[in-house]
Amino acid sequence: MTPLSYLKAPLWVLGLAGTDKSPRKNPILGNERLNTWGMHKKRVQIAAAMADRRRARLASTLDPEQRAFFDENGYFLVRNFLPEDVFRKLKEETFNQPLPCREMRQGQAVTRMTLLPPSVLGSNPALARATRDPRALNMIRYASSRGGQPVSFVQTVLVEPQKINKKDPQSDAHADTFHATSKAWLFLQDVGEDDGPFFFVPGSHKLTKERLEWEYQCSLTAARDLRSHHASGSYRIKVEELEALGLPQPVKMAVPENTLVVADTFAFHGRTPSEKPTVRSEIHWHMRRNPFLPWTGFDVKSLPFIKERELPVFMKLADFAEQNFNRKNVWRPVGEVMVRSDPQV
Ligand SMILES: O=C(O)CCC(=O)C(=O)O
Repeated sequence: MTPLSYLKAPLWVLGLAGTDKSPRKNPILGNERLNTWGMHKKRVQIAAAMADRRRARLASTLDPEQRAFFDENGYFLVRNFLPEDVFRKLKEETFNQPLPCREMRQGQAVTRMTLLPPSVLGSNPALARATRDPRALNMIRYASSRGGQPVSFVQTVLVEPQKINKKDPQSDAHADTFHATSKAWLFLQDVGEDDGPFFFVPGSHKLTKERLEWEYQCSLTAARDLRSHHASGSYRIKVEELEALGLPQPVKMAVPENTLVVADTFAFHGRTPSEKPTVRSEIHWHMRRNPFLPWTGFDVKSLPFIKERELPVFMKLADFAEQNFNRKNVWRPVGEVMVRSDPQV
C-alpha cells in the first residue's frame, strides 16, 4: 500500500456500513485483529437480523406456499413461468436478431451480457414483459430482502472446455457476499445435468451458529488468500465442508425451459463444471442493496430516469474509467451479435 492509498481511508470506514465485502480492497475489512475481535461476524449477524425484519414486511407480496419454500430452502423455483405464447415470443426476440452484447471470460467460461435498456425493451415486448414480471420482481426483492428495482439482462454462459483448460471460478461453491442478496434466472432452453447447470445448497441461506463460525474463520485469513474471489469477500467452500455446517450436498438446477429460479446468493451456490461445450441462455436479474438499512423502500434505482438504465450507465462509466484511469473493464463490448453465437473474448 502506498501512502497515497490512505486518502481512501474515509471510504474504507464508510464501506463498513454498506455493501463493501472485499478484505483485500478494504484493509479495515481485511484487518486480522479487528476480525479476531469479531468485526466480520458482527456485520454478518446484524445484516441477517435486519434482513429477517425487512423480509417480514415484504412477505405479503408472495404466495404463502412459495414463501414457505423459500424460507426453508433459500430459493424459489417456478416451472412454466410465462404463458406459452409469451415464452415463444421471448425466445424469438432473444435469439432471432443481433443485439448489443458484452463478454467476460473467466477461465473456460465466457459470460455474454445483452443489455436491455428502455430502447431495447420498447421494441421487444416479450423481453419487456419477462423482465418486468411483477411475480419475478417480488421474489427477487424478497430474496434480497429489499424493495426496489433489480438490474436485468440476457445472460448467456458459453463454456469451452475443449479450447481452454482453465477453471471457471464460478464452479467453486461460494457465497456472493456476507448478506442476503439475490440473483434470478429464467431459463430459455432446457438445462440438463450435463449442461453446466446452476447448483445450490438448500438451506445454506440461514445464518446458523456453524455458518457464523465458518464466516469468522474465513475472515481471519481471507485478505491473503490466493483465490482472488475468496480474497474479494465471495468466500469459497469445499463441498466436503458442507456436512460439518449441517448442510446437504448441492442440488443441480437441471430444469426445463421457462423455469424461473430466484436465489438468495448469501447461500452457497455455483456453476456445475461441464466437460462438453455448453451454451446456456437466461433472462437474468441481480439485486444487492445496503444490508444495514431498516427500510424496504426509498430505492434510488427505481427513479424513472435511472430505472432500467443502471447497467448501461454503469458500463459506460466503466469504459470511461478504462480509457482515462487505466482501470480495466472486464466486460468487453463485442458489438451487435446473435445471443448464442461463438464468443469473441
Ligand atoms: O449462472 C450460474 O450458473 C451461476 C453463476 C454463479 O455462481 C454466480 O453468478 O455467482
